[in-house]
Order: sequence, then C-alpha cells, then structure tokens
Amino acid sequence: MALRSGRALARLLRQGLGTASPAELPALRQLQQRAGVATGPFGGTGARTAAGGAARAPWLVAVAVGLSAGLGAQLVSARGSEPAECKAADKPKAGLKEYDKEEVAKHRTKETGIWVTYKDGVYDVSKFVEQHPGGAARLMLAAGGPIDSFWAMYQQHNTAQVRGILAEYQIGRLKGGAAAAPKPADPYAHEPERLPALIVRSQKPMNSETPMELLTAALVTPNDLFYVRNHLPVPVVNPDTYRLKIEGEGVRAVELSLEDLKTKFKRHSITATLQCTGNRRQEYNTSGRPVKGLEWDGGSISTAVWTGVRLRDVLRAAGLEEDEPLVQHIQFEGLDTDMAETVYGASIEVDKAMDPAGDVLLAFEMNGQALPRDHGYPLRVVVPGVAGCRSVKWVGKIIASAEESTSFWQQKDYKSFGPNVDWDNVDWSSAPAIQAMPVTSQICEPAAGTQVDDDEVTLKGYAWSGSGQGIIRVDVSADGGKTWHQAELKKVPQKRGRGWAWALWEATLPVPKGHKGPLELVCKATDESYNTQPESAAPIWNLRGVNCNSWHRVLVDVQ
Ligand SMILES: Nc1nc2c(c(=O)[nH]1)N[C@H]1C(S)=C(S)[C@@H](COP(=O)(O)O)O[C@H]1N2
Ligand SMILES: [Mo]
Repeated sequence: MALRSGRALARLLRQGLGTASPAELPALRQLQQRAGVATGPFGGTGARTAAGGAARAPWLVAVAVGLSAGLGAQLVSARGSEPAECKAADKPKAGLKEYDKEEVAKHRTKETGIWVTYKDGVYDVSKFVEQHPGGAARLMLAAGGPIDSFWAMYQQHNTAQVRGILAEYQIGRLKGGAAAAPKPADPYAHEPERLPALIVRSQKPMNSETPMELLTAALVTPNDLFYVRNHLPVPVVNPDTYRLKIEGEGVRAVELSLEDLKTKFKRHSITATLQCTGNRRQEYNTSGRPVKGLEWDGGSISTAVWTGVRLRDVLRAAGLEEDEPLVQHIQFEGLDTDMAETVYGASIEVDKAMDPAGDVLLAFEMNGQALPRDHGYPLRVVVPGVAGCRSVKWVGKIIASAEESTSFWQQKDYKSFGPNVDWDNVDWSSAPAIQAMPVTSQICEPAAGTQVDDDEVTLKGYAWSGSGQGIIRVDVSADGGKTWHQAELKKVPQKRGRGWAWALWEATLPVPKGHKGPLELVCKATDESYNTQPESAAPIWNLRGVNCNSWHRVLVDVQ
C-alpha cells in the first residue's frame, strides 16, 4: 500500500484506524504527538515556535503590550505565509539617527508622534496606534519609553514574529547605544522551586502539566506534582500583613487576616478536581484546524483535598443576605499583577457562592499542608465543579456585585463558540463565561506509540465532569470504538450532585485476534446526569480551544 499524505493520515486518526500500514505508524505517531507531547523533563516548553508560535502569537501579543486586535490581526494574516526569517528587532539597525531618552520621552501623543524604545532601538509606532485605536490602549502605557519591561513580564510573547513587526517601525537608535538601554528587572525573580518532572508548556509565566503516568497513581495529586497554570509572576505575600478585603453591594466593607479566617469560621474540607478549560487543547490542533493557547495535553487537571472556610460563611459574616437583589455575582481579584496593574480576576454566580451544597471554599491548605506558593499561598478560592480559571489564587479582594468581573479572563477569554466563529467575527459578549465544564476522560496509559503484546492491553485513565456530576461509567474500546467494555472505577465517596473529584479507572482488554500493527484505544465517560462525550473534536472546535472533551483516542502498536 502506498504511504498516505499527512492530511490523509490526520483524517485516519480522527476516524478511527484499523487500516493503517505498519510503515505509516511513525508518521501517525508523529501526528498524534504533534504540538509537542513532551518527552523529557524539560520537553514541550514555550520555546516551540514554528507552527504553534504563529498560531499563538496574536493572542499573546494582545496581552503582552495590549497591541491587541491590531498586531494580532496582522499576525493572523501572516499565518501560513510566514516568511522563513523575520526581520528581528533584536539587533536594531545601525546607521540610523540617534536620539537621547529625553527626546524619546517627548513623543507620547498623537500630536508629537508615539515613540517607544526596545533595547537600543527607537520606534515610531504612531501609525500602528492610529490603525488600531482600541487595541493599542496598553501600548500607550509604554509611550515615550522602553517596552523592554513588558517583554520581560510576558517573555513567551517576545517572539521573532512580533519583533519582526516592531522592526518595521524603527526610526533610530538610542544615543549611548546598548549601555543606555534599560535593563529591566526580571519580574520572575521570585518564582518558587518546581519539580523537573512537571511538563513545562511555558516557563514565564509558569504553566506546566502533570505527567500522564503520575496522574493516575493516586486519587489525590501530590502538591508538587499538581498542574500549575499562572498568567503572571507568582506574588510574594507576607502572611502576617495579608488582609482579605471584602466590599461591594449588600456587604459591609471588611478586612480579614489569616488568623481571623482560621479562628472565626468553621473549617471545611473537600476533595475537588481542578481542570484548566484548555486541558486537551492540542487535540483540536491535530484535528486539522489550529487554535490559540497553551498547547496542553491532557495533564492540566489534578485533584487535592482543600481545607479552608466556606465563602458563604464569610460573605454572610460580612452581611450578605440570601437573595440580595443587588448582588448577582461574586468577583475575586488576585494579588498577582503586571506593571500595567492588570490583576488576575474572575467571578462566579452568587447562587453558587451562597449555596450550602456548592462547597465554594477560601482555602489555606492543600492536602494537609499550607498552600504552596504556586497554588495561591496564603489563600485561594476553590470553586468545585467549575473551570479552574474561576478558582482565583492569591485572592486579595472579594467584591459582591450586580455584574461579572470586568477582567479580560472573564469577558474575552474562557468562552466557547461554534466552529463557524473565528477571530475575525467573534463577539465575546455573545457567549456566557465558562463555569461548569463538560464531562471528559483521558487514557493516561499506555502512551501513544507504545508497543503492546498481541493478547491483551491494560488501560488507565481519569474521568471528570463539572457541576458536581460524579462519574458513573467509563466505556473503553480496543478497536477504535467498534466494541466496548467497562472500566473499573476508583473514586472517593461523594454525594450526588457534589461529586467534585474525578474518578480514576483501569481496564484490561483483549486485543482483536490476529491483529498486528496500529491499534486504536478509545475511552468515553458518562456522568450521573447521563451526559457523555462527543465522538470527535472537529465539531466542537472553537477558536480558543477550550472544553475539549471528545472521546479520547490513543494509537498503540501491536507486536
Ligand atoms: N490569581 C490567579 N488565579 C488563578 C490563575 C492566575 O493566573 N492568577 N490561573 C487560573 C487558572 S486559568 C487555572 S486553570 C487555575 C490553576 O490552578 P493551579 O495552578 O493551582 O493548578 O488557577 C486559576 N486561578
Ligand atoms: Mo485555566
């Protein structure tokens, strides 16, 4: 049989296999592992640029210097026809006019022209700002001075493509050359230590997933192996001076110390899974249409026993009444910020916050230890059954409000749309923020490409659903979904509607008689509301690549 093209193989991967020839297996494996399923301890870092970088850049830039839609759009149109080599602004052009810092500082408005410096290059970005008035709001913060610190903060956004666009605006050099250029302090100088076992998807900010084979080792993930999803540097918080501020409608403005929280309220513990909305995102990429975001495999999910006090108790102590008409949402603000004073923020519906069976916690302990810095020390919100992004870490302020959080992450991210909606026609206000997430499952072992015996194969994985819908069943197949078996479930005991924790599962399946070569393993879970997973990822494709919950498929090689 002739070898098929990558596109044909991708289709094969989506449809189920059975017919791939052994010679095609390496290509199939590569496809399955594309978008960087990391192999080594430092594998899969944000350093991958080629395909991922081009897809990611617009979105990254949007946050980086707020060039937003503008520069983003340019990069989108450049996608696919990306020049092999970009004109990098790394080495500002020589032979251009020299300006001193004072001269640059005079260029901060439309009238004077808007200049910025990067290293020892001087750039006139007036045209860019003019063409993208909405998007350039935050670029204006750097007007008349260096943008170096922005890129120190968002290092993953400092890509060749972005520098290439900047290069087009260069008008001169800083007088004094490199010596005169600012040396930005590293905002990531105070990050906690992390285990090399974590699979790093971006270093600064830290985004790393738990290795597959460790996910299923225990119902509760050890703290230092719990996935980490940070948008900003980890803040340094002094627990002695820390105060949780509560304000807004229907409450008295109060400030609580850690001591207050630990001594004045009843303690409460829950076992809850957190999952990033982007978990399994890279499967959308392998479905043929790239999405923007960190290229998570299935390891941005973990489970812990969280201990703290109920948010409901704290809000009631601040005077919030049940059914207070002025309050529809409870907003949270983190203490992590950037130099533009963006704070990480999110909100949940007041009904979830006040529901005695909603189990929303202000947690100070994780698996019996003080919260680690990466996970929100000294206090974080844990909203069980809801997308990880609403469980705000390092929470500094809680606001009772008629409105949702105004943060970027509540309004213009972490939402899903139909496959017809893309970056050129998205109306973020038309979709609700993701709260509860859909039922999902994952085969953690064996890994794609593993060689297995021809008699039987043992599968291990996890399954989880949002809204506290416990997992009642995981169906598994060793023939691409033609015939099915039941996996054995392992769960912590939880009440119906409060099944916040995942189920781990295991199954040993017969290999179809006489089968040699590629074999497709499949799993799908059902939750206690009898929700189950869609068969493939293509019909649930969405521009941000969230909520990927199609049947999970792994291709192994029968010896
Ligand atoms: N303050 C703050 N809270 C945050 C974040 C953040 O960057 N800053 N990331 C959110 C996201 S997107 C997720 S998925 C979870 C991840 O929690 P973890 O890092 O403890 O796994 O934290 C959420 N809370
Ligand atoms: Mo997330």
